[in-house]
Amino acid sequence: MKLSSQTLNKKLKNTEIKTPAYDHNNVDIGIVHLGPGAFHRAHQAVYTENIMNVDGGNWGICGVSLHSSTARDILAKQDYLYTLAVLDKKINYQVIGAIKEILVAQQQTAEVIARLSVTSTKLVTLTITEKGYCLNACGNLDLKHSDIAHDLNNPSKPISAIGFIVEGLKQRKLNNIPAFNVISCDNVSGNGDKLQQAVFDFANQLDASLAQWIKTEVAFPNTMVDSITPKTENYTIENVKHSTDIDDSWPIQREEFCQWVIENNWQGERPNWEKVGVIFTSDVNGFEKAKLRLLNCLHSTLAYAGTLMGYTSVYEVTSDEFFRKFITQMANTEIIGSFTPPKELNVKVYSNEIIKRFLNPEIRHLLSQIAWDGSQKLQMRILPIIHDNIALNRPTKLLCFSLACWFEFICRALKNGEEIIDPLADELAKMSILYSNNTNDIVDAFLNIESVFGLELKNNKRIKTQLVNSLHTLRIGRVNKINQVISALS
Ligand code: CS2
Repeated sequence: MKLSSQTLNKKLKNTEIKTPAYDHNNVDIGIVHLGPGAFHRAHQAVYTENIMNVDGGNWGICGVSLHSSTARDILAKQDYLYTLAVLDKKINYQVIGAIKEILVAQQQTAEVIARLSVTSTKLVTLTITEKGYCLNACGNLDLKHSDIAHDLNNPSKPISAIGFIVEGLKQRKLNNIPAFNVISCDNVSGNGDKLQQAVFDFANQLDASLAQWIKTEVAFPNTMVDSITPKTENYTIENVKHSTDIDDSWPIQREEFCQWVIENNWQGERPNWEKVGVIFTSDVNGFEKAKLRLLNCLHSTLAYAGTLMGYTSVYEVTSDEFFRKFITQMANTEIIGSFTPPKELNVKVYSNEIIKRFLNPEIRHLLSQIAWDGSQKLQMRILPIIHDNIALNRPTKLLCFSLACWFEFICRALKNGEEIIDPLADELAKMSILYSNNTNDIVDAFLNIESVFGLELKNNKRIKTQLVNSLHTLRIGRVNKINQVISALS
């Protein structure tokens, strides 16, 4: 059955498949989402689908792709419907209808701004990845970032998420339309606070009164989001077709575990997400640190160390006892204790559950996907732990080994002429020292990248020594003996 609004009402052979219980063809758009990628479609869009199945309401989503037209081009052909495949101990499928349209920012700028400016849009949510915030190493808006510089010179024709948010709010202020609220759903520490400050700083460059209006009228709650959602592969499409008889060009796969924690420090219209499992709390910080520092830090460690060892998926590398021991030891000795978890979270149990989630045989999560944008991700998931452990005089050896694996991952990719997917790819490729065998100079070169490491680490003797020793050990260990390296370090 080719997935579309027309065929949606046909009786599906597999009656287990959940389809929209609300009137999918007559839902208005209440949410604009910047960055409708795999994670959004498997996470926020599903929560919104589920609450509309319970409550109805005009919470249709307008997705805005900031760079690529792929999502729009594929999903428009099936009325933006798609299948969620939950692949875990239990496997189930659900047709999601929450996304009503997808606009491509660079081709449909005016339509995006119109959608942001209309009264019915109550919320703007984002999954634009860490690099989309255009922040510097201190977590502030980089006014010299090429996209930000462009938007400051062309505010009515923005290209950045921040530029679109400010232009949309400007239009609403001009037309006396109440502001929308903004919910960041990215793996950025203090994501709401950082986005609020970045939006304020951007607006303040253009119009101080607009910046002040935004400060008083717009909520930017902090959030934590979590569900392992590998990108869609051909096997995903075949799996859905075979299991559901639905011919879906772009289904989404994810694990059963799904969590969304939103700061409850704001008013304003929103779906009653708490009725479908979303946690509203004042202590997002504890949840966010637990997730970023355990799940995401361990993910990045496996991505780089596992790739050097020749593994390709999270399941494969976590199934290797040495790696499982390494990340368990890293969690227990260097990560747990570096932050204050929420009072309701048993952080040891949480950490063990994360490793069990990595061992889901139904999910093929590519290490290469997690390895993308390391220069941005490490700033949220490894460096803050190192900084806190230095301040608390706690161990950093295994964290430095993890960081050294990223160094070696980059050096190896450069030497092999492999593509590096990272905003700093060009800058890294120009660093000739990274092609050398001088581990001291390589570590210095990386730590001198101020936009990533700031100013502190390069002057820390202990950290430098641990990084040099780790890189040296990795190189002596060669790829096929990393297990012994890890065993020696543990
Ligand atoms: C992963 C995350 O690609 C990555 O960087 O670590 O996307 C991870 O799968 C999610 O944060 C899980 O909630």
